[in-house]
Amino acid sequence: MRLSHYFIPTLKETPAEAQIASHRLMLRAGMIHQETSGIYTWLPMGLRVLEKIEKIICEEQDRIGCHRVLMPTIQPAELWKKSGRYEAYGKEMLRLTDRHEREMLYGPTNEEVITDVIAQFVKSYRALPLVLYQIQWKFRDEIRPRFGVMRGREFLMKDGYSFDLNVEAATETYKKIYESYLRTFRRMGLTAIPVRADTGAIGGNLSHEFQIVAPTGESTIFYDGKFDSLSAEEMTFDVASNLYAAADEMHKEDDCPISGSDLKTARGIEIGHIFYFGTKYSEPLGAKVTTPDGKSIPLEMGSYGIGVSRLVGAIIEASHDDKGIIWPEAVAPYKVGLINLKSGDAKADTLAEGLYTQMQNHGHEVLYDDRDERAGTKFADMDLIGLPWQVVVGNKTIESGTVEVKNRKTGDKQEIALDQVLKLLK
Ligand code: P5A
Repeated sequence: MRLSHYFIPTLKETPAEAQIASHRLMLRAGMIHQETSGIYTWLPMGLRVLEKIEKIICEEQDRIGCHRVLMPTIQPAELWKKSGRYEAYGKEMLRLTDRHEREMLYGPTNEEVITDVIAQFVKSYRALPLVLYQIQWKFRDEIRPRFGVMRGREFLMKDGYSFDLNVEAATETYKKIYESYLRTFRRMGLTAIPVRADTGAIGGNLSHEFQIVAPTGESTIFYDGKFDSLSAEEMTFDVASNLYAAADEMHKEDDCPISGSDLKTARGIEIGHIFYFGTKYSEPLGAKVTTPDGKSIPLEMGSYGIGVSRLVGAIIEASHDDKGIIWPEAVAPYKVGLINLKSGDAKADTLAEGLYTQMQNHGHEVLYDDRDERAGTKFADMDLIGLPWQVVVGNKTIESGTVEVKNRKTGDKQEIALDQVLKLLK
């Protein structure tokens, strides 16, 4: 992509309304635009990151045999009346009436809708286990939307729903998804701590939140200090589930197995939340199957959420410096930022264009700064946008055929021959 023809409305000034780094950087790097409180337009750079995150999530869901679906955002109130949540959900639910005076709502979550689908189509234990998921916009009329996409009113969620014949099978499914979530976050460069959590409006008695330790997080968590020394690779279900970690409301000092300085407390960003709630929805919505011995019983269910749009903010909170964002390669909007310091100079333009084409032909995603701007502006913008690699075409390229390659994360710079660039990127 050529920057001269792109749409990245970067800001030089720090927007006054943004209180945390990720919100400031997303606005400054031209990733989002606020329409009204907690509701955003995703601009090209923001959307690319959102799509990278979605792709990783889908790959990991598919790997464990989950099936993707897409449910509507607008739901009939009737289903929620059956489950008993229509009144209980309160003011966070955006309620609508259609032209026939039918009560509708903009879905804050989809347990009712998916259970209704399953009730229609799944009649026998032979179809189980079954996990369906989607990536779809949700609306929750939060009292205090804040920190940009971290706590929005309209936000993108991956929500999955599991259906099993009995408690043992449902517990196995829960474990499998727990493990897969750790892997999913690891691929995005994040080490999430799974903490025992309250089940709130979703229900049930087994639940974990996946928390990223960050001073700007809105949750308070308590955990075994051993978590701090685990690398992302060591954070598996077996290791994590044997260590103590609890969300604020679940932490009881009296029966906490960890004491003294081994117990850590920190702020966390909740990037995922999973629930096991048995027959809470299958029973009232009539999702039943016949067992091998011919009985009819309600399905055992769980639901599994990832804050897709929140993750964009969370990754930035975990990875930035005073100059801007530092994208982990797996979710970076582009891999390489190509800077032409001498745009307009025929020789420099030819060399830069050639490199641009060549890198793209080798499958690299390149953002090419071909603008007629000062060097300082180009460097500052590229650091702000935070692509993993910067390749600089300048005087030395014209004189001796070398380019400067900078790693955004380490800051390391090296001067290499033009024909070595592809090798380095590989
Ligand atoms: C699980 C999937 C559920 O809704 N039902 C379907 C269950 N869980 S949850 O914890 O309430 O939400 C799942 C994840 O969505 C993110 N999230 C938000 N992101 C941005 N803005 C919000 N206002 C918001 N609310 C929830 C969180 O990452 C949460 O873990």
